[in-house]
Amino acid sequence: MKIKEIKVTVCSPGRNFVTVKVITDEGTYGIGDATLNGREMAVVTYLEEHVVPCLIGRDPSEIEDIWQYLYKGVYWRKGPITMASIAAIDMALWDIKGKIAGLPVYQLLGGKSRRGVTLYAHANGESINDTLDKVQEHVDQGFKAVRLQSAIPGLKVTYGVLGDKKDYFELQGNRPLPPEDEWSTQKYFNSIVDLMRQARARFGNEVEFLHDVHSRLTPIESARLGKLMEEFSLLFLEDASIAENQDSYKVIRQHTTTPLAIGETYNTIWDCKDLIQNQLIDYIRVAATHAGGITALRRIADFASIYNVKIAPHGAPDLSPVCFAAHMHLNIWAPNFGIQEFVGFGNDKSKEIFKHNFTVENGMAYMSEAPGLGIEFDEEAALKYPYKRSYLPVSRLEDGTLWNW
Ligand code: EZ4
Ligand code: CO
Repeated sequence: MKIKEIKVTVCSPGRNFVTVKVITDEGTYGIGDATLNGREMAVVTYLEEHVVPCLIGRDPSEIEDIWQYLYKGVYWRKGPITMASIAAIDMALWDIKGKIAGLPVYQLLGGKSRRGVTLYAHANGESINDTLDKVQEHVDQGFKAVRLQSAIPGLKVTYGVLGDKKDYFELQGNRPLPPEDEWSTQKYFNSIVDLMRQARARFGNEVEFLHDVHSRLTPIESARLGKLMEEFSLLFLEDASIAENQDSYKVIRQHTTTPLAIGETYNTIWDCKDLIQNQLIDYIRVAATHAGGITALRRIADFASIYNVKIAPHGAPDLSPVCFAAHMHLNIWAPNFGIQEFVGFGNDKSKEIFKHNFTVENGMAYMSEAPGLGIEFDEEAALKYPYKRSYLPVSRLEDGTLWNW
């Protein structure tokens, strides 16, 4: 069997998605996600110019060798564009292998470790009450874990808060130049404790709470936040600080027992190796699309398991449903699975393009025995919604200083 053709399609059913389809000479095909939010077309060019020509005629069953060929073989290792490209090819090859074997990918990884995949939902409101009402909606639907984000009084916009937009697709899907958000660490500290205190007062200890700092704090500020959060028993505090210097997490760790999570922007195991092996974090949030696909995430999960670090893959709306599918297989298999971020299965346009039969019930996601990744990509439907340049906001302090995401 040989790879005959590889197609790269960009569609925008609200958010941009880059989808790869690898087709064999025997007619079997697999799909993968290469979406790199705000840099989509760089990945398309990388794939079309530099990856596709090298793979035509190769044996699609050699997933590991193709992964190594695209990683070690190119001289320029790592980086988000390279790794998103490798990821998409890798997912597609696992999809093909599963289809040929007649087995879902999780069976090829070693089988199920659990009945279903526990999810956490997002509650983000304009006020604490508004946020807590959204928590209530998720609890009523059966979710056992919810991420709480609330607008910060005194700031014009807070990242992740929807305002009058009905969902993340609408919030982030059509911004041809990056908007600018404001940040004030002082104003944040003035509101975050109230949010969690009122949440615990209203929901007791039956619901798991999570919170994403979006890397806006320095390590010592994160340490302070972690201490303040201890009485509210968070499942985890996400992206407390940037960890380009992985040692910086020692500062946070030595001050607080609040569990820490990081990794949604990481591209390889090297970005989180020290954080994991020094047990400076509790959850590693690498995404299959951004860290080299199923092959790479399996390796990171196994490495993390030695150090009691669990996987909690990124699940924002800028990862396509194909990435979600890849995560489902990894999550149901990994002995050290923690929790999966979940923002729904997208809008109607997205559902027209990506077809799957994952189901959600009482805050858990379930999958069928469908072979491969268990997700289909409708190219005709995708062509109806062409690429639209769109960017995430940048973050600035109130005096104009460019700040961390
Ligand atoms: O800000 O995916 O945990 N989820 C997140 C997301 C990210 C977006 C950025 O592209 O932090 O909302
Ligand atoms: Co995040």
